[in-house]
Amino acid sequence: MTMKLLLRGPSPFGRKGTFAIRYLGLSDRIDIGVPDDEDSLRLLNPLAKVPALIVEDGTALFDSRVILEFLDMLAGGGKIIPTETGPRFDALRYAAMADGILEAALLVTYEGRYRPDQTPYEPWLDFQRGKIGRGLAAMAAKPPAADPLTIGGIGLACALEYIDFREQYDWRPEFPALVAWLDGFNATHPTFAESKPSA
Ligand SMILES: N[C@@H](CCC(=O)N[C@@H](CS)C(=O)NCC(=O)O)C(=O)O
Repeated sequence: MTMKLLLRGPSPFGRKGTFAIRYLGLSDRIDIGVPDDEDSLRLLNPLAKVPALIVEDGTALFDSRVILEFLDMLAGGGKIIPTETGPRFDALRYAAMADGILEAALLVTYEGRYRPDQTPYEPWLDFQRGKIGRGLAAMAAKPPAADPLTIGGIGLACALEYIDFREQYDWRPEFPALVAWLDGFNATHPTFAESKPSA
């Protein structure tokens, strides 16, 4: 059975997977697709979230950090998750921060999407934007390396371009260091553009 990564077009957590598959040279071993419907996704992942990676025995792996760990192992190990303790936990810490920024960005989007008939609750949006702003400030002060690339850098690139796409936070004027970082990332990894979010 060919492995399959399931996600929906704009999913930033899914993009971590699609880019990692390309970056690690695993495209011939893993198909990329969308879940058939919500019911089938719930059967694969009770949390009904994407991405989910269906591996050879039919098991669905989630969430994106577990999937990236699996992809790294499939590629031989130590490629995007360093094996040495210091660099490993540095990368994992950056990955956790990037995921936290993304989670806050998604909650800002969901506030409008899942309560469409109500006025968005500004203190909640500010609470989430505070996490985005502080996370990005920490990233700007000391960004993860774009080369050699780790899951930390992948997470940050996916987070920044997702925030550009959904416009939850106007990060570019505030963090010019991250604008330069993202430009450098795209120049170093031209295949990243192929996994750009689409509506
Ligand atoms: N921690 C999860 C987050 C995944 C996630 O929030 N995915 C979003 C799409 S990007 C989703 O499926 N949302 C639907 C939901 O929350 O039910 C991961 O890293 O994969």
